[in-house]
Parts: sequence; C-alpha cells; structure tokens
Amino acid sequence: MLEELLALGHSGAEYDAWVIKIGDGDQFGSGFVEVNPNSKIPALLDTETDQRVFESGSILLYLAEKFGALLPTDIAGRTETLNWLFWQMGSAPYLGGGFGHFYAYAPEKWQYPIDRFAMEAKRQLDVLDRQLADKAFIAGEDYTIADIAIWSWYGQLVLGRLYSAAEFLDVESYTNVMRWAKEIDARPAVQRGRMVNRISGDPHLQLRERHDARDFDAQTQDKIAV
Ligand SMILES: N[C@@H](CCC(=O)N[C@@H](CS)C(=O)NCC(=O)O)C(=O)O
Repeated sequence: MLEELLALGHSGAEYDAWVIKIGDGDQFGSGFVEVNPNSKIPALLDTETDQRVFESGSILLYLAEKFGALLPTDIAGRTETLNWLFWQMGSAPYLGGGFGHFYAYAPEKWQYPIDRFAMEAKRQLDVLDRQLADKAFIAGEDYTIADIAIWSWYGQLVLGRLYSAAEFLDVESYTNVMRWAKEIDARPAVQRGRMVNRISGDPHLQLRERHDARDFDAQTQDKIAV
C-alpha cells in the first residue's frame, strides 16, 4: 500500500519498515504492544500524528483516507470496496489459520480438518473467481485496497507461494483469479513491496529494513552481506 501511494506521487507516504520476527516473539515486546495490543503484524505508527493503527484492514483504510487514494469516494464504489476488504478479514483466517495450519504446519496430517479447510479455501476461490469474471479488479474496474488485501493471501496462494498447495487446490482452474493475480504481481509497487522485510529466499530480493526509496538498490542482502 505504501509503495503504491509513493508510485501515485504521495511523497508523504515515505516510510520506515522494521522486521518483527514473530518466531522469536518480537510481537510481545513492550514497544510493539504499544502499537498493537493484539501482538500481531502488521502494525503502523503514523509519526506525523502519533496515531497507532493495527489490523491490516484498518491500516489500508487509514492510508486510503489519509491520502485520498485507492478507495472510491462515491458511496456505491466505496461500499463495494469495503465489502471485499471486510470479506478478506473474515475469510483469510480460514485459509491461513485453517487450511494452511492443518495442511502445512500441524504435527500430523489429520484428514478431517485438511478436507474441511481445503473445501472452504476452494469455495472462497470460487467466490473470487465469479466476482472477477466480468471485472478487472475485485470491486470493479479500478485497483483498490480490496485488491491489495485479497491479493496478499489469495493472489500469493494461486501464484504457488503459499503452503506449496497450488496443485492440491487446483488453483489453475480459477482462471479469473489467476489472470488478476498475475496482473497485480507485475505492478512495480507490488514487486518492491514484496521485498520489504523479507528475511529469507533470494538475497537480492530481501530488503530487511526499508528507510528510503534508494534502499531497493543499495541495501538488499546481496549488497550488504559480507
Ligand atoms: N487480522 C489480523 C491478522 C494478523 C495476523 O494474524 N498476523 C500474524 C502473521 S500473518 C501474526 O502476527 N502472528 C503472530 C502471533 O500469532 O504470535 C490482520 O489482518 O492484521
């Protein structure tokens, strides 16, 4: 979202991004808890106003309203965008905490929860596929915060980057979701955003901390690692 705002010319969206290693428990540190009492990433502190913002949907809405971008201003367009933003907030836990947990992380491969949450993940992909059948983006012809929220989970899933589950869920059959996911993946702001706070994988795509737009060229792991 911040990279998209910068790409749109909103220089006030210039930001610092720090890694919170949830495996190490950084989210329970007092500094982080002051910004998000729920101890989950992501969280934002607007240093201009000292406003704390937590929950990804609230962060997206806050930034959209602060900068007047990526959220339609007419009541119909705004409502449809928020419909899908809230859809993501309610649905993604079934994908991550439900399907992802039992398919990839649980200590044993229990058939019942895997089947139950795989069925739900596929149902959700079908909902998105039908929505995208006659629209460029989730809420209509414009790219909005709903696309940003939904792509970050469902786009990553169909592009084969989540749980190695693309084949298992037959993601290729959701052709409209695939088309939409690939189009968003090609956005320069998305490519930059995916590098921010990345701490594994290809070193030249890892920008562990981001403090300046020039960091994408100068501060990736391949450049700073000795
Ligand atoms: N509803 C929250 C979900 C945030 C969330 O679950 N974050 C996970 C990472 S994807 C987390 O911080 N987990 C750390 C923990 O549970 O201790 C949002 O959309 O911001």
